[in-house]
Amino acid sequence: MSDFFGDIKPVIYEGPESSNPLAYRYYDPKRVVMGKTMEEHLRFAVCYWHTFCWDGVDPFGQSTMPRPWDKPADAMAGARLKAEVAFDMFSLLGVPYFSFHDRDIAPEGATLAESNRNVQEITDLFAEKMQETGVGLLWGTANLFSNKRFMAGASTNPDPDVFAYSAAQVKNAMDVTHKLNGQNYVLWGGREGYETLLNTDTKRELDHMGRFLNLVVEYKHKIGFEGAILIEPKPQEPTKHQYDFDVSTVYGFLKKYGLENEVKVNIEVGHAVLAGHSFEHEIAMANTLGIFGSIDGNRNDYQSGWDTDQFPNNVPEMAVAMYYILQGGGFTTGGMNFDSKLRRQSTDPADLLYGHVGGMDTCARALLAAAKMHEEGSLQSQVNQRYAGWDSEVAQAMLSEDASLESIAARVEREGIDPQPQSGRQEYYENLVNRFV
Ligand code: XUL
Ligand code: CO
Repeated sequence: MSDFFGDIKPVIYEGPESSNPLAYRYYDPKRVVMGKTMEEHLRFAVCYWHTFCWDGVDPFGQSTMPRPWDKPADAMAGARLKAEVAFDMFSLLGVPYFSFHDRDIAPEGATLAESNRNVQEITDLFAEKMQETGVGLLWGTANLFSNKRFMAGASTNPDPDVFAYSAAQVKNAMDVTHKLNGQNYVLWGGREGYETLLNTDTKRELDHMGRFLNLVVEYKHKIGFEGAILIEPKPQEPTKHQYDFDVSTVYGFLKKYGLENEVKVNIEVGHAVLAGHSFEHEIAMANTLGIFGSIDGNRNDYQSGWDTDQFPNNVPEMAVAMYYILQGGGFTTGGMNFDSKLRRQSTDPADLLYGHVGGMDTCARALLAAAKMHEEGSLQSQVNQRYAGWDSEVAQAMLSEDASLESIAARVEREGIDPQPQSGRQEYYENLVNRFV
């Protein structure tokens, strides 16, 4: 155990009446909700990057939270200390999973081979710590956006050597994710997009990205990795136009490159907001298209226009999202990853715990509300009633291959069909939801 968190004790469930800021008031891991424990439903993960690599710099100011493992004389010693603190924190919180990019966990070497060796060395340490603590890996990924070599993209880079380098880096990240029994492997297209059309061949770039993802899927099968491959949509930032704009755009891309049965999505709350959607819209689309995978649960500031990666703290919003996650059957390989970072002025080690404790309680309370909405059932039954006309044989016949525009038109004329408006009762539905949250 490191001394980073001082004498802070493990966070435990104390119930809604507790005023202890480092206790769970709703997250009771073993409590059974709709046939599963809260721990099994929520599958919480702490992300490595914002939690252990974010030091508070912004475009106007320097680091506000330098950490003891930053910039040591021996970079690998720093990486080992960081791992020590990370696993202390996972244990203090009692989270079942974590997630990382290759570059979060170990310093980049002079060559890719050296960088890969550094990553392997730290993941060997992770394997021991995972064994000791029982913490699992929700997902691994490769950072293909920070180094300047990726400034014009990774698989979509005009330079084929960058495509090759990216493939080699992803191979190593997949190998270590597989070794650590990762539940998923994620690809966020960090700079897979463009700044100006004037210097960009979008046809080539999409074809290269499609081929790259096929290489990833082929490799997954070759090594027997059983986790899911996930794409994380985001509409902009860092590039102005990103190819993985939102869930529906990603689905179109997967279809075009024959991957719709191989790849799912990791939906991030803040990215949905940046795309002009609600979080629940993205979940509902992923359920509808059969590609729901996992969640990055960080909310976005609604006014800022960029990605603020804040811890979730809005129960009514999260409850509606949770309702649709449950409606789709809940997580399988996925989970609730906190891709969330502290605000720049939150400089105490304990702030890392407050952020996660609050986020976990928000999700737990939202789960309880969403489960009640499902169990009570009137929201679903009102929706069913709204579409009840489609249960009739004549309505279904219109969808069969025997139907044609002429046959439908003839029936409308024969029967004098003249539809009358029926209320969608939006306010009624909104009030219904508010009974539970
Ligand atoms: C960036 C983002 C990433 C991915 C992993 O906005 O969300 O951290 O989650 O690369
Ligand atoms: Co994310």
